Amino acid sequence: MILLLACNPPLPDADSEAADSDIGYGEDSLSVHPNDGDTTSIENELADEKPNIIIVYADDMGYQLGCYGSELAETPHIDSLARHGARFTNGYVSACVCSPSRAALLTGRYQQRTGHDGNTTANGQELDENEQTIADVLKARGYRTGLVGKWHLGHFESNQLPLSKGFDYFIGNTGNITDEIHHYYKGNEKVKDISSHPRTTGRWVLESKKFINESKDEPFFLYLSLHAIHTPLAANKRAMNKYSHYKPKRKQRLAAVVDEVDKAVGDIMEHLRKLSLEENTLVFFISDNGLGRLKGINIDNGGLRGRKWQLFEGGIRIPYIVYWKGKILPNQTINEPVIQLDVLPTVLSALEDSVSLAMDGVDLLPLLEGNTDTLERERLYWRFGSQYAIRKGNYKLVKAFADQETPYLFDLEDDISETKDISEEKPEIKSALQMEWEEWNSQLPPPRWEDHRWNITMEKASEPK
Ligand SMILES: [Ca+2]
Repeated sequence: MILLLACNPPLPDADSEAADSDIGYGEDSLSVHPNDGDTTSIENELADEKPNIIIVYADDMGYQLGCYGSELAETPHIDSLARHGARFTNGYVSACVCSPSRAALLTGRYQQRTGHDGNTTANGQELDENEQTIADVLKARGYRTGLVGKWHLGHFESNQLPLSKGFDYFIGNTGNITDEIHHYYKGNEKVKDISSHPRTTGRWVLESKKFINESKDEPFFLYLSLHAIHTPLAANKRAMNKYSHYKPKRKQRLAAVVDEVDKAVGDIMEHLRKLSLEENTLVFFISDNGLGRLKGINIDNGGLRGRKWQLFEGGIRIPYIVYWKGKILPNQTINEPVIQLDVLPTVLSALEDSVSLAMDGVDLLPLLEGNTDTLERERLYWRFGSQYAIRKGNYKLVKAFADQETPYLFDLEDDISETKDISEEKPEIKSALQMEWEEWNSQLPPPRWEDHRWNITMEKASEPK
C-alpha cells in the first residue's frame, strides 16, 4: 500500500536532519520589524467602526491542540483564545485537502459549485475567475486586505494570484513548500524559492506584524495562512528542544511545529494588544483539513476515524475557534455543527453589512453572542472524487472508499469514531440522506479536473490506533 503524506510528496531531504539547522527563514535569523512594539497607535474612526478581521488558517492541523484534548504539545495561546472565546466541537471544513478547503473559505460557497473539488497541481487549475473572495468583499468596504503565507488557489498567471483576488498585499507562496510548482512571491513578483527553508511560521508572524503595523490606522483583513503543520516538519531550535524527550524524531518535530503555531497565535495576539487593537479584531482559528498522514509515528487525532484525503471525520472535522474580546461570550463550548463556509457570512454580520452573493454559509454571530443554540441549517455536504458524505443532525452518511458498494450510516452522537454502521437499523434515514445528497449533487457541475489521489483506499493507514 502506498502511504500518502501530504498534498504532494516531500522532497527527498525535506524532513531530514538538515532541516533542523537554523538557516534561511527560521525565526531566529530574522530581525524584528522596526515598528514592532509601537504602542502609540493613533485611534482611527474608521477602525473603531469596522472590526479588523484575522483568519489564521492552519494546514493539516487536525485535533492536535490542548483545547481539543491533545497532549502532544503545549498550546496555551490557542487554548486561551478558546477559553476567552468560542470553541466548536463540531467544526468542519468542506474539503479534506488544502486547495478546495481554501476556495470555500474565501468564497463562503461550496467549492463544488465551480468544480473546484480537487487540489490545484497544474496550470488551468485555479479559483474560478468569476468567484468573489472575502478579500474582494472587504476591500470594497474600505479594508486593507493582506495574505501572508500559503495561497494554493492558482500558481502560474498573475490573474490567478492574490492581488487579482481582492488582496492588497501578498507575501507567501502559491502551493506547498514541497510542490514542484511552488513559487514564492511578494505581490506579483516572483522572488525566490523557499523550499529549502521550510520553517516558515516565524517568518509569517513577522510579516503579519508588519502588515498590521502598516494597516493599523484603517480597518484591515489579515489572512494568515500557515504552512504548518503540513510536511515537511521543520521547527526552530527553541521548539525542538522543548520536545527533545519525544522519540522518534518525527514525533518531536510534529510537537515542535504545533508549538510554533501556538506561539504564532500568541505573538499576533500580543501584538494586537500592544496596538490597542484586540477589542476591535475578530479572530478565527481553523485548520484547512484534518491531520495529515505521518509515516512512522502513531498520533491520535481526537479519536476520529480517518485522516486527510478522506471524508471520515478525521479528514474534515477540525479545530474551529472564534475570538472577539468584549463582543462574543467567553468560555463557550458550542456543539452545533459549523463549517468554514460560515466565516464570510459571519464577517459580514460583524460589519452589519450584506452582499449579493449566493453563499452557502450562515451567520454564526447569533450563536457566538448567545442568542440561540441552533442554526437554521439542516445539512452539510461533501463530495470528493468517489467519496461523498452528508450530515443531518447527528446522522452522517458517508462513502469513503472507491470500492465501497454502499455508504455507511453513523450516529455521531454515540459514535464519533465512526465504528458502527447503523444502515440496517435506520434504513429510512439512510435512504433519505442518500436522496438529499443526490439532490444537492445534481445541482453541481462535475469537477473541473481530476485529483489523482481522491479515490485511493487508505483505511489501514488512516486508523487512529
Ligand atoms: Ca491542508
